[in-house]
Amino acid sequence: MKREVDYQVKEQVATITLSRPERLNALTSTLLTELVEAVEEANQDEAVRVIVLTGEGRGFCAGQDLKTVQPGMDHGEYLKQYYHPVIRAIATTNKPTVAAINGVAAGAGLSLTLACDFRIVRADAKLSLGFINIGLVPDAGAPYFLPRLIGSAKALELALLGDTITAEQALDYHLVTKVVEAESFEQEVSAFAELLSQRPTKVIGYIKQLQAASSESTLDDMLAQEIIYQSRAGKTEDHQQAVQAFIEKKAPVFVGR
Ligand code: T3D
Repeated sequence: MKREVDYQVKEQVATITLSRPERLNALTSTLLTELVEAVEEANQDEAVRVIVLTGEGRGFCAGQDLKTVQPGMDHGEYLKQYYHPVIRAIATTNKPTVAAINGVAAGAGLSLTLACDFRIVRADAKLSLGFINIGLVPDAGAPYFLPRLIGSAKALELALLGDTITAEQALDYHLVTKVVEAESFEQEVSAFAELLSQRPTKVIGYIKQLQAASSESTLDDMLAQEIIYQSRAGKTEDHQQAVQAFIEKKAPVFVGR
């Protein structure tokens, strides 16, 4: 049977591709199960230093496949079983994650991108939370991530109006990292992933853990946390060689340890 997620590793970058292009990569239970496996594989592979999530064909992801929704199903249970493991896997990996939004991202398709660290979007892509348009609340982590990313007023506006926004609007709202023209999209995503793959990967994980702790912590909690993580960072090979490289007036070469 055809897989619904493609997984490739090249030059320390794992590219995970949602692969149902005939339905704009709409999400099924099979796809979501394969997606968790792919993220976990990338997370566990020491050779992988960056994870890129993208879509095959003209769309990134049109959200839940509405043609597979069973009448009378419990949406909450479905979320718990299929979506939440994916969102947790993406949001808690210590490796940097990049959503390469190659086309439309709607509903839970947009939610997937919010769980990533970076969002690079094609200039002609359209984004929509869209849940309200089918009488659902935003899900798959969107209620957690969106207000934190763009502030509560704008997040509520997008959730309540369900409007489709352009890539440029998304940039104005600080919803995406950068907008890239269609012709150079793949090259720019690769260049960005390569840049990240040459950063101190272990320390990136520490920074992500510190930042994740911040929203639920007091100043004293965070001062205590930074002691722990800076102590760990200071012991990494990457820190030690970078200081040496500075003294020798050389460029540091980070190996991710
Ligand atoms: O438990 C739970 O179920 C909760 C989880 C819910 C999470 C959610 O994601 S809710 C939100 C679900 N998504 C949507 O409501 C978006 C629906 N799609 C659209 O509004 C439009 O398709 C787009 C704006 C995304 C793109 O429009 P356009 O004009 O570029 O493409 P299109 O022609 O509408 O779609 C192309 C094909 O993909 C088409 O198939 P066909 O008719 O040619 O055979 C279309 O039906 C299919 N498709 C698009 N989105 C979905 C879909 N098929 C199933 N499910 C979809 N979500």
